Amino acid sequence: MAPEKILITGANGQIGTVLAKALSEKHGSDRILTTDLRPATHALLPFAALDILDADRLEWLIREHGITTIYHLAAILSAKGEQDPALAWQVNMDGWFNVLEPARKYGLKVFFPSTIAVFGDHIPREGTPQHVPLQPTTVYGISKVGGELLGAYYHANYGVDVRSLRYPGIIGYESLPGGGTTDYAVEIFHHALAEQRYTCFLSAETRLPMMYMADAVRATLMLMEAPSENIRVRTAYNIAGMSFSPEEIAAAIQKHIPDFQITYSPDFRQKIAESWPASIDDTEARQDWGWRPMYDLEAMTEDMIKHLSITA
Ligand code: NAD
Ligand code: AKB
Repeated sequence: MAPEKILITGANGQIGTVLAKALSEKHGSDRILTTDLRPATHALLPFAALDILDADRLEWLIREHGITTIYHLAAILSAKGEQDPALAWQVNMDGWFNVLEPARKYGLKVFFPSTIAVFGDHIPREGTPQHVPLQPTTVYGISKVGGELLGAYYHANYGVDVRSLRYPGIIGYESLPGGGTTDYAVEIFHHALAEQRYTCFLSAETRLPMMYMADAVRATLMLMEAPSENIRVRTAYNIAGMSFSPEEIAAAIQKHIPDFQITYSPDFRQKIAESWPASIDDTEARQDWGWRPMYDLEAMTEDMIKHLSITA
C-alpha cells in the first residue's frame, strides 16, 4: 500500500498546531501538507495557503501532492459563530462539502472534528449518551450536526472512509484557542502565571466536558488507525476526558499557585455553555477502538503549569 500523504485544513489553529506535529513525527514531515487561511506557524512543515471555500484550489492541492488523507480542522467555533452566523454556516458547511466531494472522487480517508456542541435541549446533561436527539441551540452546533450527518451520508452512499470525534473543550499549552466557549480553561492558566488573577466569562459552577490536548491527539490517531470494521459509529464518537467547573479548575491551580484569585463576569457565552452537557458517556469509543483518557484535572493542571512556567 502507498504511504499516506496527509493534508490538514485549519492547521494553524489550536488543535492543528499540535496534531500536525504529531502526524509529522509519525509519518515524516514530507508526508504532511499543512494549510490554513492564516500564514504558516509550523516552520518545519510544508504549508500552502488555502481558503476552504475555494474548492478548485483544494482539488488542485490534492492532485498536485498526491493526497490520500485529509484532517479537516478549519471551522468557526461556537462563540465566534454566534457573532457571525453566516460565516460560521458557510465555512463549517460549505467547507466540509468541499472536502467530501474530492474525498469521494479520489477515494480519500477523512477526519472530521465534531463537538459536544451538537447536544442541546432534551438530553441528560450528566453522562450524555452517544445516541440522543441532537437539538443544538447555536449555529456552530447546528453546522456540526449537519457535518456529522453529511459525513455519514458520504460513507453510506459512496463508501468514503469518514471518521469523527465529538471533542470536548480542548486544553493545551502549545497553542491558543480560537473563539470557543471553553477557551476560558486555557486562558486561566496564562493569567494565573502572569498576574495570579483571572476574570472568567462563565459562572463559577458551570461544569463542562474537557480534555487535555495530549489525550485529544492520541484519540484522533487511535480512531484514524483503527480497522475500518471496528468503526461502527459513522456520525461521530462521544469521547470523554474530564469534567470540571471554573471554581474547580481554579482550586486545582491554587494548589500550585496559592495566591491565584478568580472572579466571575459571565457574558453571552454562559448561555451557550448551559446548553451543553456537563459530562459525556463514551462507552462506544471504549468498546469499538479501545479509547481511555490518561489525564484528569489534577494531572492536566500539573502538566500545563510545568510547561507554561518554562516558556513564561
Ligand atoms: P481554531 O479556531 O483554533 O482553528 C481553526 C483554524 O481554521 C484557524 O487556524 C483558522 O485560521 C482556520 N480557518 C478559518 N476559516 C477558514 C477558511 N475559510 N479556510 C481555511 N481555514 C480557515 O480551532 P481548533 O480549536 O483548532 O479546532 C479545530 C477543529 O476542532 C474545529 O473543527 C473545531 O470545531 C473542532 N473542535 C475544537 C474544540 C476545541 O476545544 N478546540 C472542541 C471541539 C471541536
Ligand atoms: C467551543 O467552545 O466552541 C469548542 C467546542 C467545545 O467545540 N471548544
